[in-house]
Amino acid sequence: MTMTLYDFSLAPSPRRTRILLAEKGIHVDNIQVDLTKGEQLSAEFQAINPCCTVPALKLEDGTVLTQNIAIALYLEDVQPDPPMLGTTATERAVVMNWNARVEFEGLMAVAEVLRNRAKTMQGRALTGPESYEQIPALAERGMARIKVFFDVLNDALVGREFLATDRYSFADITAFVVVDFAKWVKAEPEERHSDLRRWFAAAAARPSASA
Ligand SMILES: N[C@@H](CCC(=O)N[C@@H](CS)C(=O)NCC(=O)O)C(=O)O
Repeated sequence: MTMTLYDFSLAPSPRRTRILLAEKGIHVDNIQVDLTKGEQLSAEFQAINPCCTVPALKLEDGTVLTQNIAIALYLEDVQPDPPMLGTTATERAVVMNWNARVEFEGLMAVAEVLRNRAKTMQGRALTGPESYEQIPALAERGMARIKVFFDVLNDALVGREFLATDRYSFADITAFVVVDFAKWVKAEPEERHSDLRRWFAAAAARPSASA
């Protein structure tokens, strides 16, 4: 029996999981949950993931993981090669540190813009079974945060091939997906973000980027 990934090809969060699986060469069964049709809110999917989000990874023993970071920890444990979460105590901590920063400073900022601005997200300003109305000021603040986030990433990548360690890690995956996701709200690194752009182009050229 293989693991099953509840996925939606167009969404950024399950893309992080797919890229990680591709980097590790792990095959899983794939079930698409069409977010544009609200399938994540169906009783059938809520029985699998009460958070109503993708990714959700069903393990061979039936355990369901609903958070990217938990999925990454599990996959690293069952298949350590290639290491995607660092190989020493310091590396592991630095990967986690960057991953958390990218989620908070980047992913949250882009999501704030999209979910508080898009007409299709009315009443869906936050994920989950509850309905939350949009707050337009959060979209405005989110745009400002994205610009700062690009500066942070660019500074961190000066003279470096990868974000956290000397190899491609889960922190790079999260950052790559978030920078690409920012295009949804028409935010892209500028000319002056040359290190960020170099790093992004290299990540985009990896076979896993199209997973
Ligand atoms: N903590 C989750 C967040 C997952 C998440 O927010 N997924 C979005 C897609 S990118 C989702 O399922 N959205 C459902 C919705 O918009 O109702 C993770 O990254 O693992």
